[in-house]
Amino acid sequence: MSKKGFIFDLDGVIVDTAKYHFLAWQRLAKTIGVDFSEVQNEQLKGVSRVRSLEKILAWGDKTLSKTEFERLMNLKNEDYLSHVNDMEDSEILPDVTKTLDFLIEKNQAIALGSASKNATPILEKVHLLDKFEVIVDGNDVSKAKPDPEVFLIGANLLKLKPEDCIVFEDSVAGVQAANTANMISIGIGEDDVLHEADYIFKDFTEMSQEFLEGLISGDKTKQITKNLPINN
Ligand code: B16
Ligand code: MG
Repeated sequence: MSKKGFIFDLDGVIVDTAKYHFLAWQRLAKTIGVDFSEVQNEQLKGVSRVRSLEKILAWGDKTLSKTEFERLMNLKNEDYLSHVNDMEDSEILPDVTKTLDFLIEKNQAIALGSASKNATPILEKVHLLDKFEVIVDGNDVSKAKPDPEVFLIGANLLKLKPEDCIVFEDSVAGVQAANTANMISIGIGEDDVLHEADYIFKDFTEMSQEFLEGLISGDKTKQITKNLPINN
């Protein structure tokens, strides 16, 4: 059986840390007189910490000095990490562990491809770190999704060609990044949001072992043509 690289996003695919990002950003935003909704929070998913604060400031029509910007980002992260610190294994999203174990049993290569700078402590907290051969996160990239850098670094570290990699993503920017990298993109979430993905599932409970076997054998291929890189 051939060896493929399976690259997992973290927030929204492995665990739902979005709710903790929301709580921490909302609390911080209030201190500077900005309020934002859960709907607006959707736009912060998969987006870097710096970009998230830039967006929040734009929503509130605020500007900050560089020092104040840094200080607020650190405050938000401390608050966010206090939530992460209370995380438990039960917060791993349904059938994620089963999927990882199935792929490991089939001798497939597993990587993490996340925008978060907190990916390693989160995976440690929920006892999944040792399932990943390679971790690529916000500390390793210079360009955020939808740039494909995070996934291309992952493929390179796994010593696999991009076309032999499959990405699981819950964000539009992440699906676009996978498509631009010429990897098979699997959207985890809603069809109408993730329509650019090659395949879409609500969550891992909907994904059969036959489907995963099809990805490993190469029977399931990239559906492309509809997925043109957004920056070209
Ligand atoms: P941090 P992912 C992303 O994780 C989150 O979706 C996004 O909301 C967050 O701003 C970003 O990580 C950076 O996180 O502040 O921990 O560095 O979906 O790419 O796994
Ligand atoms: Mg995500």
